[in-house]
Amino acid sequence: MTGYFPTEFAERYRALGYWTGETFAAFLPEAARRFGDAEALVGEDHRGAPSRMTYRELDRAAAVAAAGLRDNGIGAGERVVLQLPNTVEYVTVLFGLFRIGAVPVFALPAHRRSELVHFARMSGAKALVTAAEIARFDHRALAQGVAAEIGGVAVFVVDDEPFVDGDDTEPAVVAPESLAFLQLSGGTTGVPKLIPRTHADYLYSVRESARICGLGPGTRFLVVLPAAHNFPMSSPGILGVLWAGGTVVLGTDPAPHKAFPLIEAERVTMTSLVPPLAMLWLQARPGSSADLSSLALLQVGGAKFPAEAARRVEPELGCRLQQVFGMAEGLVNYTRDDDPEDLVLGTQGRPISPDDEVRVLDDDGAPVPDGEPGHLWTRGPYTIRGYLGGVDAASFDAEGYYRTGDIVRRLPSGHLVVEGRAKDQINRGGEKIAAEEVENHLVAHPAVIDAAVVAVADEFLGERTCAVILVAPGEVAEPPRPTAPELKKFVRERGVAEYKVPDRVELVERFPTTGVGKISRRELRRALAELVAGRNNEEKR
Ligand code: OOB
Repeated sequence: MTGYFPTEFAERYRALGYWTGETFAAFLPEAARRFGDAEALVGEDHRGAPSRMTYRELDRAAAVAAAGLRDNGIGAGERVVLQLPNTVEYVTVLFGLFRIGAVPVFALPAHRRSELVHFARMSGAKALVTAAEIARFDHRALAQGVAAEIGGVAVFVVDDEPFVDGDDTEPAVVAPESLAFLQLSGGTTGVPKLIPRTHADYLYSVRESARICGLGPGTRFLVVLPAAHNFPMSSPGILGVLWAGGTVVLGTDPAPHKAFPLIEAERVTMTSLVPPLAMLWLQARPGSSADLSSLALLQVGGAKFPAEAARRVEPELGCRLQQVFGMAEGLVNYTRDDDPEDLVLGTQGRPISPDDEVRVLDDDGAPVPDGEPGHLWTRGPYTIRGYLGGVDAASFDAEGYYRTGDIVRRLPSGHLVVEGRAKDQINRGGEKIAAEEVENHLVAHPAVIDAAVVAVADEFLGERTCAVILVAPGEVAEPPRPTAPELKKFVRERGVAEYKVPDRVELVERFPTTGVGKISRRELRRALAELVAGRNNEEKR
């Protein structure tokens, strides 16, 4: 292992032409040479003013941001936490960072103090780039608080305009197989892990995704999911569209009454959604007079899209459906344009690359036959071999396969059907929540003896969270029993993203036991999930 992949694999991926000399530092200057005056980016700036840029203009704006960052002391190889909404600055600052060879750390706008402190510490960040306000939340104060807590972290607020002036900078020369950025894992542990992606591996997945999805100069791609997510970023996403010479249209609100008029006005041809948003769009379509005739392709992924909903997309929204099953760690699966209907509606697609190696194994690690459910393990030309800070044995096997934690069935065609999960994570409409992370916050409360966070089925989100809280038995408890709203407030005030605040809280005086002593946390969560699901059904009756 010399870089991020074992030498023999790196040689192979190079020889196959998957990994090239292309880097993100040179990406936009190269696109500007190829596509010059074509429209690259449409959106609003941080003040809400409309903005349109050609490839040349976008490249220029990124060069100015690069100069601003450099003049403020950011250099090649330095890590910078990027937390911006879907405004044009997201793209200009991102490519500004790439241009100077800095390494972005992709935070979501929803992240708060505890997450940002962790990302900055883990990555050794030199700076945090944010906006004064995102969705009416004071991100300037948030960033300053984070910086004060850690020390040695500069804060850049795009509203203060450090990036409107400055001399041009030549794109940095970076090694194609070096670290390009740090992506966030959905997480199954107490604190989220950082995912190191290299220029070569990520660009391979971007180019192939663009090809599979048929992108070209005519593509007009609407981004309504947070841009930092791997899905709208690179599957094929913003990067794929800019690679192919198309136009990225940034939207700040995925709600149909905002997104539909934008599709009409900008003649959007393609967009990507998580299942709950796709359902919302299906629901809203009959009540809207917006002209969606330009929309040719809707990608749905991030969580399982039920076949019943998938079936409605083409007749009701008038566009093709593509299912996308991916992960920030690497592997991405797409249903293809020429797949028969039953595969498009009933599977989550097949891998990007012929060299994506997929294993479906039983609990003992033995392969299961096609069509049978098993644990999905994978390795390939754009799947990481370890998280930042080392390989952990729970996530990678000796041969370098990544344990996805997903239970899938593989069909003879290679298509995968996601059947479930064997990881302590809740998939709340595409947002991933590590049970342990939320539990750690809950047990910090003085009246909480123990806590387990489990998924409960939800018609709209697919899953929601329920925190089962162990409290002292008896009528007069000391300290007094917290109420559900108090506990939610407590978690919120510890500085975590709102989507991680438990949707439901249940107090219990006893956790299930096996009689043979303590049961594992995983068994405990399983037992509690059943208990909570049972109560859910009673309520419905
Ligand atoms: C995407 O990436 P992450 O890292 O937020 O989450 C990955 C996990 C997968 O391991 C799986 O558990 C779940 O999200 N997932 C799906 C799914 N797509 C992702 N589960 C069922 N059906 C699907 N279609 O979520 C992501 C990254 C790139 C492209 C698309 C999604």
